[in-house]
Amino acid sequence: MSRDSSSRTLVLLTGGTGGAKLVLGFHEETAPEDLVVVCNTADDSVVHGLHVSPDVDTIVYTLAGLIDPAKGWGIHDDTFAVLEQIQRLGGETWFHLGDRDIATHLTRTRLLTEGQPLSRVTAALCQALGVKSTVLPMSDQRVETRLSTSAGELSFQEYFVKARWQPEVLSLRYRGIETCGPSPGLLEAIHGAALVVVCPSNPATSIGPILAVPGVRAALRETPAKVAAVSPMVQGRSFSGPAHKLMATLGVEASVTGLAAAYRDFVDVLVIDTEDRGLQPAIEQLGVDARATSIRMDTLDDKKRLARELLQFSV
Ligand code: FO1
Repeated sequence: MSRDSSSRTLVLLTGGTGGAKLVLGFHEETAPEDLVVVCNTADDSVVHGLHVSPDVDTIVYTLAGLIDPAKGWGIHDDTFAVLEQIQRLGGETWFHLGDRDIATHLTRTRLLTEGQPLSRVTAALCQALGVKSTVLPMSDQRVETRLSTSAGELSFQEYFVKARWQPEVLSLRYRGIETCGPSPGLLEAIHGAALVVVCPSNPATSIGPILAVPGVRAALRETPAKVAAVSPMVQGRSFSGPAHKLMATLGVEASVTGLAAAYRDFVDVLVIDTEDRGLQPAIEQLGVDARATSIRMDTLDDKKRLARELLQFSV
């Protein structure tokens, strides 16, 4: 399929907190209607019987102006009365669900139980919260990251939140990936985009599952749009979380060069931090353009500036 020359659609592939910063930058710098944000759902968990989609919610709350800016997930100024009562009743409370956040999970679970697919449920949540961009879960089918660790087999949230990413990870897999399909409209959005951006999210547990959805990687290779990726790490260390540890598990060197090697079949340009400028020639030897700039996104101005720099790659 060839790209509509008038397309202004920007397709952003993202996980949760790290990627959400750049998504917000784009949201501020473009028409929100032009954004299609494709979210990882392999972190999804059933908690107290409720379907929680952490990365989808982080993006929706960010775009709705509801996100807790200190934590980067959940709703700002939320209360925890339900969780406190669950604790009194003897339930597990290591996964912190706020009261207003629980309303999202109750609504999602009800709509899923009524038979609606996750993509339609997400669209309904977006509409209710005034989000004008399209937020697409990567798949309507259940996919789950499972980690084989020194503490046994864990789900992503058990590893990341409950075990505070301390166990050694021996291997990981995305359960259900082979039989899932991309959400309706996902491949078409990639093919028709003016620009595709892989956000600075964990390559192993956030971007990896999206790329592994059947058809997505091929669509990224074939799209006439430029595909840019922003590094989630500087000098071999991720900004937050265990990305560098998990890349090694996948046999990928924890560096921007390792990232370029892992993405080289579909990425045209890798945006790295100025501190990694010395690795630019090694990246370009892999056939990937490298651009060095400041990729730290501490302020809204940082997020908007990086989005503007990336917009220069759109055609
Ligand atoms: N992250 C934590 O570190 N601790 C939590 O208790 C926690 C709860 C939580 C509840 C809802 C939600 O949407 C996200 C939540 N997160 C929590 C964040 C989440 O574990 C991660 O940010 C993503 O899964 C990583 O992409």
